[in-house]
Formats: sequence, C-alpha cells, structure tokens
Amino acid sequence: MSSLRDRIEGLRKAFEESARKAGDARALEELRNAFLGRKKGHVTLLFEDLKSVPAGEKREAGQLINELKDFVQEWLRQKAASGVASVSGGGSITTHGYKTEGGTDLTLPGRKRYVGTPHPLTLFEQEIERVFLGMGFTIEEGPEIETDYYNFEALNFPPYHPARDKWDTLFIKGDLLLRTHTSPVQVRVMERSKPPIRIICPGRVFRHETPDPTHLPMFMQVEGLVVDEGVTFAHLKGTLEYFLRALFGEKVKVRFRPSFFPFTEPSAEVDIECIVCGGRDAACRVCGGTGWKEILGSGMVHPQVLKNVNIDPEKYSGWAFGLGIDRTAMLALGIPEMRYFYENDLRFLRQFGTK
Ligand code: FA5
Repeated sequence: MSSLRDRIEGLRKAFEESARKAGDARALEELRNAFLGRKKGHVTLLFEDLKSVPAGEKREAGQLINELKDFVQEWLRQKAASGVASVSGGGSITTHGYKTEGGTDLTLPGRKRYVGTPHPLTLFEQEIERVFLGMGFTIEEGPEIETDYYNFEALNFPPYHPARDKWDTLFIKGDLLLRTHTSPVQVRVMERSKPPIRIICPGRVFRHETPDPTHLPMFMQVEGLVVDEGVTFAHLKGTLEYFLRALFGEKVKVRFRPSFFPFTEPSAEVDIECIVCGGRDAACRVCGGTGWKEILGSGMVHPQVLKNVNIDPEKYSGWAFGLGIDRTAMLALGIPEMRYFYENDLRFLRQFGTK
C-alpha cells in the first residue's frame, strides 16, 4: 500500500511539473492523454493495478487514485476555462474536453441557416401567371420608364384631358415619366402583333400617392388583353370570374361595377369581398366597412385605341383588364397592410414559401 501511495504522490508531482510548463492547448491535450488516456494514461493504469491490491486496502487505495484523478481533471478544467483551450493552430480542447478543429466547439448546438425564398409577391405573381398560361395566354413585358404617348395619348387621353388626374404621375424629364399603369404594354404589343392577341403583362408601376393600408406609391399590376374577331364583354366577365375562382376558391364573392377609363368602353371595376373583415368591421382600414375592395379595372378596348395601333375596329374587338397584384395578394393572404410587403421584415417574409 505504501508503495502505491508513493507512486500516486510521485505522479501528482510529475503532473504539477508538466502542467506548469504546458503553455498552449496542444500541450494541455498531451498532458490529458498522458494522465487520463483511456489505455495508457497513468491514472488509468493505477485503476488497473487496483485489481491486485489486497481486499482490505482496496477502499483506501481507490480513494487515493480517485483524488488524483479529480485533481488532474479539475486542474485541466480550470486551465481550459481560463482561455488556454482557445489557443489557435490545430486542435484545441474545450471546457468539456472535446477535441476540436481550429478552436470550434463541436459540442455547441448548430446555428440554423435560413435558405432564401422568393418574395410573397413573386409567388403570387407566378400563381396569376399559372392560371392565365393555362388558358392559353402568353406573357409580355414593357419598360418602366415610358413616354407620354404610350402611357396616355395612345390610350385615348388627349393632352390636358381631366382623366389624367386619376393617375398622379411622376415625371422624369420632358416627355419621359414612370409608367402609372401596365396599360402602355397593351399598346406596344398591339403595335407589333396582329390579332388574335391573348397576353398578360405583369410589372411595376409608380404613382405620386401617400401610402395607406391599400395604396402605395410603387406597386405591381398585371395587365390582360384579348383582341380577336367576335370578342364580347361576356368573354371578359367569364374569363375574369374563372381567374378569380382559381385564385380565391369557388366560393369567392365578386361584383362588377360600371366605371370609366378613356381606353375602354364600356368599363367595369371588379370588387372582391373584404377577406380581412368580411364586411363585419365598420372601421376596417382595408374596405372602410363596405365589405368590398376594388382589385381591378377592365372593359372593352376603345375603338380609338385599336385605330391608334392600326387594328380595324370594324373587324376586331377586344377586352382588357389591369389588376393590382399587391392589393389582391393582401386580400388573398389576409394581410391587413400592403406596406408589409416592402418592409423587408424577415419575420413577415419567412411565413411564405419554403422555410
Ligand atoms: C388602371 O390602372 C387601369 N390601367 C386598369 C385597366 C386596364 C382598366 C385595362 C381597363 C382596361 P386603376 O388606377 O383603377 O386602373 O388601377 C387598377 C388596380 O391597381 C386597382 O384596382 C388596384 O387594385 C391597383 N391599384 C391602384 N392604385 C394603387 C395603389 N396606389 N397602390 C396599390 N394598388 C393600387
């Protein structure tokens, strides 16, 4: 027993001496292996030798070995906690004693990395496109910076016409302006193609507007245009009702209301039931308590517009619509504020698409 006691005392001194010299994480790790290593560590071997200690002395011997083990472990723990463990270059040890690469603590929980997803308005626009592509429409685009001619004049707004006031325009310079609607794309497409025409044109539009829950100075529209022989208002109504049912479900309540646009005659605006309050909140900031919200303007293409692009109005007729994507999306998704779409708050955006 006394020889075992001497051995333990000798090992403690040897550990203290080596520990004083151990200046970095690698040396500490070596020390740990030398004393606590699972096969040949000094302390491990002492436990092996315990098997041959006479039964009467086993308890005391085991206690002495455990004290040495605790001493070594506690010393290493304190050293690691004091920062030596984070010494860089190759492996290091953590406070838990796990070997790591380049100072990384493998025992810490992982960091969640978020994968980017399309913006909810992009997803909604794709949904709209899917329905119209299914009906044989094709997709066209036009410039966001337009001339007065395409944004107004070709659409039957003569200069100084009072209807221009409805589209509060952001002018750039001279004849150039930020398009106030996607209708100029109708004109560009009709100029370069012959009927039959069946297109939609999604894009950004700009107006000098004060933002509120359902109005923004920059928003998205999708234009639709059909020109062919024998096209009637019934086609317009049937197509838009089919489209809105595909988007909102079979039970959606929709109403057509007479309206005025210089480039369509007759014209109608389409309202959808207020999905935010269901018409039950007199103070609803989305529908103002009416229970309805306008989502699009539409009508039969004015004969003057067809003449402007050299399409014979005696032979051909057409219908068109312009839908607010942001406003329709807010109703479809039950969002009470259109501004949420543009605030880039990840807590809002992560609710859409794949997480
Ligand atoms: C137009 O812009 C016409 N060009 C629509 C049209 C096209 C009529 C083809 C006939 C034929 P209006 O200004 O009403 O019309 O806008 C159409 C839709 O855009 C609105 O119903 C609404 O959904 C959306 N919208 C209008 N102003 C804003 C705004 N400030 N913020 C967000 N959405 C808006």
